[in-house]
Amino acid sequence: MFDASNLKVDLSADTLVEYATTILTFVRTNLQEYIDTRSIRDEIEDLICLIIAYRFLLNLLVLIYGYGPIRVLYDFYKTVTSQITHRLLSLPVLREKVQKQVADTRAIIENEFIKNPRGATYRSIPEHGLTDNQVKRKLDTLAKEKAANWQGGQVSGAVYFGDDKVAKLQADTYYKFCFANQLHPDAFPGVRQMEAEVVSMVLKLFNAPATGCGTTTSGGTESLLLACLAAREKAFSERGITEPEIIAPVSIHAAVFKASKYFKMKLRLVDLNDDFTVNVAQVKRLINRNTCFIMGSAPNFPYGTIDNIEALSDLAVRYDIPLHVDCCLGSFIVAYYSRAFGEELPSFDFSLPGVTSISCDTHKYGFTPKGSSVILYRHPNYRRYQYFVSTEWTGGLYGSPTLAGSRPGALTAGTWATMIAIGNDGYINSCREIVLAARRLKQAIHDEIPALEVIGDPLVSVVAFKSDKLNVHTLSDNMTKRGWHLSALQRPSAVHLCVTRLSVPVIEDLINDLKVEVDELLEKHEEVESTTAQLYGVANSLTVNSVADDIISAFLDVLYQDEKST
Ligand SMILES: *Cc1c(COP(=O)(O)O)cnc(C)c1O
Ligand SMILES: CC(=O)N[C@H]1CO[C@H](CO)[C@@H](O)[C@@H]1O
Repeated sequence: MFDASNLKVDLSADTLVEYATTILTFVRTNLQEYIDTRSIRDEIEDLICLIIAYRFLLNLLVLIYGYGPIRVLYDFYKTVTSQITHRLLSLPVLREKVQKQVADTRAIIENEFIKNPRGATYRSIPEHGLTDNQVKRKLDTLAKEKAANWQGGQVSGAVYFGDDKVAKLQADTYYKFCFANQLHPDAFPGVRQMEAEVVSMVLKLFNAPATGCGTTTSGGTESLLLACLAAREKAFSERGITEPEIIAPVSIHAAVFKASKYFKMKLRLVDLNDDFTVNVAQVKRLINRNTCFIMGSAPNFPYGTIDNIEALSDLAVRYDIPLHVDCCLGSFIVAYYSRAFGEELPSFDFSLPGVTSISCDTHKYGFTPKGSSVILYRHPNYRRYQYFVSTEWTGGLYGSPTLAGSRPGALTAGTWATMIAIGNDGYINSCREIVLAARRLKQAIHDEIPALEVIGDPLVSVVAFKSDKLNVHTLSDNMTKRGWHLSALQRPSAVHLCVTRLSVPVIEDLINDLKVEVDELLEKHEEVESTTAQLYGVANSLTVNSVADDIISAFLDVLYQDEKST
């Protein structure tokens, strides 16, 4: 009979030494034999294979642990399928077809974007300079060219304030500082002062500790790029991490995908919970020794939902990993929310100990001129890793705090001037108006348009909705015919409105137009997909999604075209 007591292992010192010697001898003899029979070259090859296999396995384990085996298999299947179709589509027979399709789409894009107003186009510098009045007339012509009614508040996001008084102030400020360059603080001490004060004002809004610091940047994208770069450099310098990884929800802004590509950081995307905020348990599972940054949004761009930053902060503290909160969109809305409504949002700022950096776009709800954002850090120890310094350059000792070299001082002055002109009372008021309008939209969709479903529970200025009764992208295109420019989202197919000061007075009009268009679409039973709906269909199809890349690139090409190609 089987006797478990026989399995007892003798752990006395002598036997342990005996075991160890046996194992060592085994390894030694085999290794010796291996060394004797293989050439140095073979051995090096084997070693490299071993390292590659080890790293592949490690990566696979992280993936399986983080996402589960089924999801990993599915992603693998997706990658393989799209690789194969990509290859297939580049076969001569098919390539022609694809190129034709892309060219057709490109022609549509050209028609929409290239306007060439008569008498106001230059393909090269005119031989003789024009008078100011001539230039102004041409500028007037170009300013009249517009496809979207942003002044009427019909565009999602884009222009957040549009107040004429503020525009005047910004233009005057630009004139005063139009030659200023922050690269030369000695020549423009006033601009240096203003930049420092802009950073300091925004730090206060996000409850930074006394050690808080930051820099201004050219926009949310640059703020996020710098935050990722700093995290990468810090991880390399302090922990020797050479394969840095970012963990962020799928709802994180595209600028983080850009950072991942530019700076060669692996982006581990995290799924969302049913409420469309980050799945914190999955974040935890994805943390490994290469993790150098955790990111969350307050709120995110697609749905306007706020991630559970408190839980992310706990993880960040526990594993000692820097945590970034993207408040690019939240901007001054989340910062002023408690003062506007007398109640708190779920915590998202430096009051949580794990939060090490925050990006805030002043050019969104700070209403400052476009090209202005701020990146904030808990401590200078984080900020110094975004700096570029060179003592080698023949051009002299060089140091630059952000991505750009020369920077427009006029923008910093415009930012500073706008912020002190609007003041706390102005920002509190606009926060209240905007959030109330967004709440009204949310309520109306929920109560009065049963065919649409609000996504998650957006607390601030963005409201996204989807539908299982109609194609929302077609709905959105039909709304465009009424002047509305909503933003298309995917996975799931949805549409959002980012409420600005300009959309506040027209929110009821939007609701009414939505009702009418929804009814019309529901009445028409035949499924006609609009251009946007088709494009997203292509982008999400497993077999032809590489065509979508070509179409987006064609779109970018068209932006730099001075005339139509046909
Ligand atoms: C707008 C936005 C950004 C940055 O965008 P920019 O266009 O570069 O200013 C980043 N994150 C979120 C959530 C945003 O909405
Ligand atoms: C009411 C309306 O304009 N409906 C249109 C929505 O878009 C589809 C596809 O372009 C058209 O077929 C509908 O007529």
